[in-house]
Amino acid sequence: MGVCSSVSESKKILMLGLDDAGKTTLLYKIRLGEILTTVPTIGFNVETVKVAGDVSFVVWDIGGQKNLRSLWHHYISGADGLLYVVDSTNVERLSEAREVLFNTLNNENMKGVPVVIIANKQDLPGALKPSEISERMGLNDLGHCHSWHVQGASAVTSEGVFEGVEMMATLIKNLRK
Ligand code: G3D
Ligand code: MG
Repeated sequence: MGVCSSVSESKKILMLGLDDAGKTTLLYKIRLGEILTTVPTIGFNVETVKVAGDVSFVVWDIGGQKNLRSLWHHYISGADGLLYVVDSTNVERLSEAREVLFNTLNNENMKGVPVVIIANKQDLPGALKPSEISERMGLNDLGHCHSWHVQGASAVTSEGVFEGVEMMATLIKNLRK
């Protein structure tokens, strides 16, 4: 059996987003098993969770600590995908959310990594639609550097959550074509 026939594939999916976007809530919806580790490190939490098969998600709850963001690059190497969670009701923080997203993708380690933007909290009144999130965050600027998709979701009702995870898997698969 050649090395290429191995079915065991571990995927490292980063989940990032501003504090309060809904990362932790989302994580509990997509996990199949227990959360493997919760490591409170220097100012942010890192959670690893098994999602399906050998797919694991590494979740960085980065909060708003701007001074710590320069340290991320130590941890984001080898990511196969990025789930970027946005609070669709918090219009005031969309530009900050954009800045954090684009800064993260500027990192050498994130080159060509597929991105699924989760337009979260769609169950709340006043939530911007995925298309509006896309427009206001200027996601078209992601251009041809990354395959990307905006998925409307609610981490509370589960609406759109599995679609988002599936889209992540699809974008990763399509990279190999
Ligand atoms: P974070 O891990 O990104 O910081 P959390 O965010 O998962 O802790 O969520 C922050 C708050 O938003 C929580 O409320 C959580 O219940 C709420 N939330 C997360 N996702 C959704 C969603 O899709 N819809 C709604 N209505 N609320 C959501 P609390 O009150 O516990 O702080
Ligand atoms: Mg959290």
